[in-house]
Amino acid sequence: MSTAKLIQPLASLALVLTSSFSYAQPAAAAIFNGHFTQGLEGWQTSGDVSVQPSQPWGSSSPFSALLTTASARGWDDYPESAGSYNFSGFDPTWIDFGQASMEDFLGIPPGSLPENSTHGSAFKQEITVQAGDILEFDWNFLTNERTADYLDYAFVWLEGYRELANTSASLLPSATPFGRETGFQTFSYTFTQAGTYTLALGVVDRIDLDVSSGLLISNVRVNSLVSVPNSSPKLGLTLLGLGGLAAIFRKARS
Ligand SMILES: [Ca+2]
Repeated sequence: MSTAKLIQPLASLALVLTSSFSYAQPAAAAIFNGHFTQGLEGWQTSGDVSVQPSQPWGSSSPFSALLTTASARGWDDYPESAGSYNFSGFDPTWIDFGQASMEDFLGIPPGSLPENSTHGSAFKQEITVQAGDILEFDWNFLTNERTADYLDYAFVWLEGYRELANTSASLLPSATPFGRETGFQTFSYTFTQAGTYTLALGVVDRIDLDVSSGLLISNVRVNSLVSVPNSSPKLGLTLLGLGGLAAIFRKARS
């Protein structure tokens, strides 16, 4: 067989092999606008939620979402002026009462969030994933609280409540407008079952409505481990390709 006749089947085989064994690919459709390059498009919000640039917020990503517990017109952080730590103009949401409570927004029963929660802000998005997909995002909890007695907290709701941090955490001086912070950390969660899930993130005041806290979120992403099931048509094509390649070499040698 001539070299030219060998090249075409080999090229086809290479294409099939490449498409059959790829792995650890980003699942492009699982998260919409996870880097906030389109503002808050694709995210439903409740309370004070905004998108901020990397500086002075200290993120390695060009944009982050910022959620706070600061009211738009109240003196939450006296003696600083009213609304100093509110960045959207929307007041935080009451946690467990009223028609627009945060628990209603999250679709969870009243009392699901920690006791003495007063008000806060949250946002959410529905995501569709495969078993084995890994959700990750970067977060930084910010606070002006000087004592752990007022346990403001940040959380993720993903198949239940998961606390990211509260004011009793080890906190560092912050270069952001807030006084202290945890510093950026990465949250990671592996889905064991395929399906559609609600990802929600929030930050909440406890005991009272004063002395604000915030939550920065950036780089929300889902990574997929693409396996090759035995019944895959691609695998069948690959095996056909390998059979064809063997036949070509047998012919070429004869
Ligand atoms: Ca507070």
